[in-house]
Amino acid sequence: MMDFVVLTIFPEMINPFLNHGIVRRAIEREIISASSIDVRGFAEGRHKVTDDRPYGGGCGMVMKPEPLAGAVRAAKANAPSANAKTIYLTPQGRKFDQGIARRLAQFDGLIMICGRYEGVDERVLDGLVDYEISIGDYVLTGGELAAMIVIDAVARLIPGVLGGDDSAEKDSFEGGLLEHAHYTRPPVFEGEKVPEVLLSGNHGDIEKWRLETSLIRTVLKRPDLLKDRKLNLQEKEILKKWCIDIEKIISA
Ligand code: 6GU
Repeated sequence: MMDFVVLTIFPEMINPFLNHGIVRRAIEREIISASSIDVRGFAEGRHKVTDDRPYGGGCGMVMKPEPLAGAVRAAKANAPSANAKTIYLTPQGRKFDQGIARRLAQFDGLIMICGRYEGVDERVLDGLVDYEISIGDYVLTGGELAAMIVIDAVARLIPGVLGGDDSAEKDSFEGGLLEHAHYTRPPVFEGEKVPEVLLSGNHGDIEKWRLETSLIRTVLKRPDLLKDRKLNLQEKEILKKWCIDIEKIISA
């Protein structure tokens, strides 16, 4: 079973997230477990200080090593599996994507360290961290939002977390393409009809239409995704036909 543990000085940011939607349902059904550990609880002294001024001077504060190291060791000691990995969330980490989410979903536990302030004392990171992950090239005030993003993306890949047996396989990115368009009732909304084929009941035609919209959207919105992906014969035919349709429009 996947066990997510978030180490943070703001556990109250994480807990409401764990209490909603699909993540909550997965915890209730005991498909995953998730908790936060308050790093302040591992700080010394009456004031439970978790940060200090940087050696060498400069602005901002640095997270002290002892409370974090204590929290990581406690999380590892509690981890139900030896196959748990420790992740430090940092803008300097490897950029998170669906492929990394898939790999992380293979572990039995993820212990996530959320930094705050200017960063974390380098010495905690050396021995205790397996992976450094960033959620994109911009800077946040702390790792908590990133940890929630990682939990959300990884949890939904774990078998049983999503309702249908294959809902995750059809998602955007999973086949190297963006997902097809979706429609639900009513059949006419503000004058716009649902595409005829979806009402036809012909599953072959529907699948073909979905592949078409999936490919065309990918070309229009995220052509970069097609650089890493070979097109099969059917996909090439779909795009060729689309080109011919456009040529007809141009020459009309
Ligand atoms: Cl993981 N942490 C922070 N503080 N900023 C970020 C980030 C993480 N990923 C992108 N920006």
